[in-house]
Amino acid sequence: TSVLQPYRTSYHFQPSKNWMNDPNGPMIYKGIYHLFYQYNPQGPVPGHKVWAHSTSTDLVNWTPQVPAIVRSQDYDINGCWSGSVTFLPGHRPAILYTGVNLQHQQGQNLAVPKNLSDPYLIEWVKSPLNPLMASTAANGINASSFRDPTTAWVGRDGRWRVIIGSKRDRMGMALLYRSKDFVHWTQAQRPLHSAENTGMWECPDFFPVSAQVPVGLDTSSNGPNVKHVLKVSLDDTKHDHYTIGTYNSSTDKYVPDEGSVESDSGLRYDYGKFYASKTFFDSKNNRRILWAWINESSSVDNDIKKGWSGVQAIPRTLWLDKSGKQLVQWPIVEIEKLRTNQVDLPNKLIKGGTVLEVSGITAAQADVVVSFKVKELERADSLDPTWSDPQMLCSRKGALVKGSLGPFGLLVMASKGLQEYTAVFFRIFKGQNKYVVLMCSDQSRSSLNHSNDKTTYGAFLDVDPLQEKLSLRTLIDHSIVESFGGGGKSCITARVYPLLAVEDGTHLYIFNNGNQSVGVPKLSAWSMKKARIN
Ligand code: DQQ
Repeated sequence: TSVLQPYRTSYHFQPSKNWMNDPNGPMIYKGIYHLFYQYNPQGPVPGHKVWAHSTSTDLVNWTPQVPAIVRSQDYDINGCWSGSVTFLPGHRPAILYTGVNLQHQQGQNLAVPKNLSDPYLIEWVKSPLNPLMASTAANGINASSFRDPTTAWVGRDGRWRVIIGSKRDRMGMALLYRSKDFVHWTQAQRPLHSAENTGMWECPDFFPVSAQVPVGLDTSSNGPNVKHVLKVSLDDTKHDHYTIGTYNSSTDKYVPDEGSVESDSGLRYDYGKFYASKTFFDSKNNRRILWAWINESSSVDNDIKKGWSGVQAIPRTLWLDKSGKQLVQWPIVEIEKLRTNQVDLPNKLIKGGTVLEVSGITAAQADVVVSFKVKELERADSLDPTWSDPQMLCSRKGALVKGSLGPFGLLVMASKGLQEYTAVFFRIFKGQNKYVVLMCSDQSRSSLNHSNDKTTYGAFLDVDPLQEKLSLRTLIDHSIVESFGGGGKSCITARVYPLLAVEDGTHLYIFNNGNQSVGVPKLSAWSMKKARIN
């Protein structure tokens, strides 16, 4: 970052300039992490995409490589769109990606490394048989809704399976293809899964999670203690939704658990900005890691002025929660090596109406961990049963609206006189037969510049305040505020563009705007060092 570029990030992944969107084909190969991404080499606007490429040994510092896949053939001349990596027998990585052809039709293509002994996998060769999957009059696939192949997996019969995002009218679907050799693919009669009235499913992701231990599984794993996750990126709402369910590998059917739906009331990885995400299995550390694109909340004019658009979220380790009902996500542990100058607040009780500065850190580039303890829970306000939309509730009850238990939390990216701040906070309500915790990220006062999108985000958090402390971790990086509630049970990511709260003009506060006092048994904050990124 600099005076001219106050919104560039210091430890979130970005290219040095231009437009970036979806993460593509993340993997680890010979000890090197690879990230490819949708990139327009021509400027900070969407344009014609190539697969840009960076490599890393720690997922924190990244070295740019030449683009891995660029537009060169009739079948991808209008864009090399999103896709995934699969390891073929002999640990050979293979990319499946969507090509947009001369006629603007979408199809799926294969590319393989030219030299498998190069851990950086600089050169990729497109298959002479491309496109391997195409829309035809016979298969009735909509040529403009046929994209984003997943990492493939092997079924019981030894054949490969892959799903492709699609739709028919308003029905979103994951088309299933099978192959013996990864080159010749046959469409299955039925999609792996579909859902009415969800629109186009972009960037599907389908992977197993362990129902016993919080470790990652290879994409082809299946068995008695394995559940499956299907994530889809809904083009209509630009949100990533997932369901947890059961995958029957003999019938190739995926059945979401009851109560698990792909609609706007369903589960989301993140209740702020977070799109076109993709996971991979990190075989070196036995974990599954989630990448996602975070777009800008400012205008196209601004993108053009600053010369870039889009960042990637900090990679998150993800696993199935003990309840079996949701996933838990946590920033990869490696990011903690950027922490420096730790500041701790002694155990405190903060009264209603308090705003307390946490000083001694670079507040525009920080990692903050805090937990709250509430004693007199019975004083909680009642939750009106019609308040079922957490985002709506957070925007109605922003950081300035007093309640009984809350709002309490952090004011981040704040200016000294609080003309600007982003409030990340909790409220506790009395529900039907349990306490309900609401987590909010309120951007309404994040900038004196009113041309930005300052939508407030919100989520319910499945934590019982009778049994547990309420914890919050927030990663702050100049124009991005990435928050993890309850140890990663609900996550909210926001983009902010303050005018005063930039660089050294940025402050961090803890606040309680509720009527009841809250205990703060723990608050640690760190300045974050700058990562070497591209
Ligand atoms: N972005 C890609 C598509 C995908 C969309 C094009 C999702 O493949 O469906 O850049 O953001």
